[in-house]
Amino acid sequence: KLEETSPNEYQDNKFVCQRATPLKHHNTKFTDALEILERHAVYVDSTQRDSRALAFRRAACALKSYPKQITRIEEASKLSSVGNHSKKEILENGSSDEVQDILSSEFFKTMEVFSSIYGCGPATARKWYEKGYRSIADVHHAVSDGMKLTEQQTMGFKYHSDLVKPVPKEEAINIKDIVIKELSKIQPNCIVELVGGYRRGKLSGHDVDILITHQNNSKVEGLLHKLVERLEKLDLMVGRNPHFESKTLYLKSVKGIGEGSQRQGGHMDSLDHCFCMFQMGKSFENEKVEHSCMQTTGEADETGTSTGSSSSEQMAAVVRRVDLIVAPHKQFPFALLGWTGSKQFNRSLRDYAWKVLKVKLSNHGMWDHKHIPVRQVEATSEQEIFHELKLEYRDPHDRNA
Ligand code: 8DG
Ligand code: MN
Ligand code: MN
Repeated sequence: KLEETSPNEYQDNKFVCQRATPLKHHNTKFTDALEILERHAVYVDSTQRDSRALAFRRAACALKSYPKQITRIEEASKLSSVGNHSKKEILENGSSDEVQDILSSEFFKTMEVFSSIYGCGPATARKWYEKGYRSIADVHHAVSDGMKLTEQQTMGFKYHSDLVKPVPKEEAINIKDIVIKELSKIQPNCIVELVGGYRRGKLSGHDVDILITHQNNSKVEGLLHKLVERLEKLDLMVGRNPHFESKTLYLKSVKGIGEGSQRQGGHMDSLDHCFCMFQMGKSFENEKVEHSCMQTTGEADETGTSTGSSSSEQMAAVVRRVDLIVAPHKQFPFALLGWTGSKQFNRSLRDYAWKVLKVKLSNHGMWDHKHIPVRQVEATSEQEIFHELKLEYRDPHDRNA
């Protein structure tokens, strides 16, 4: 449901976190165009993120939470975050020559392909482009000629065709259920939340983000290692090659997760987390997994072209990116807020907290720097965090900045 603020009441001279940004909004044709300009700006110069790209993103954000479709340029002119360049896009109805030119340029198209590879950021993509590579095949050739890839990129290439497929929400829930089931065998009574885009109401995502905690702090330490070990043993994870010691891409564990190490909110995120890849629907004996795979291949049945093969034969194994994060119970509301996103919403929240209240907010907690000495502010829920920050509470569905 779209917010019903009257455009007259609408103010964009506020922080993004001070207004609702729903998933569905009225200005998609403009925000789509602005997002292309933003991506292009990042591709051209990813060190300039703070200027051009951010200006387009701010403008897109303002339009996303604007309560009606912008029809006249004067309306956009009232929005202080919509700069001249973005205004031009609105004037040209979201299909300016500039956007069309970007979309059809070899540079942009190539950068989009390279950026779709897990582990390949804009700097790497540009490096490859500048070397003259124009396709995944070109990069493959370079690799056979000795070019080195990072571990993440190697996995990204290997499973590229799977990883570009969106993950439907039902499958994300199945993955969460598998995690709950396996966790219960290691450590009963864990609290598990599906976070990221799904929590904001998205029906599909590029990965599955799962946040875990336990009321008892002593049960949290080492939990992620045990879980990952178990999932690996069950052959649920894929690795670079069978000789690779750990199949997980990235497993970071922070020693001494007590509050002492997190004083004053210096680190953005040093929670235990594991960026991994799950192989779904292989031969895993879980009815729920089967069920989901049958659902995702369900088109065959609808069109009546089903070959009549058994459901297990129909199940093509698909590899999915999964982020597993474990937080101590005390930090859980902050981790929940942080890992729910969106990235832009979090950025705004932290910006607001620091600029307006001199409060440092991170995925671990918040610290009041107006108080000497700096004082940690506790909260037991997201609602309490918003309250402490003197903000109206925003439901996850309204955090789609
Ligand atoms: P999608 O996967 O549906 O495409 O979108 P998403 O779920 O919103 O994006 P995401 O990249 O999976 O990130 C989810 C949230 O997690 C995002 O708001 C930022 C937050 N986050 C942290 N720390 C880290 C981190 O170290 N890496 C990543 N990728 N995200 C992090 O708080
Ligand atoms: Mn995600
Ligand atoms: Mn993620």
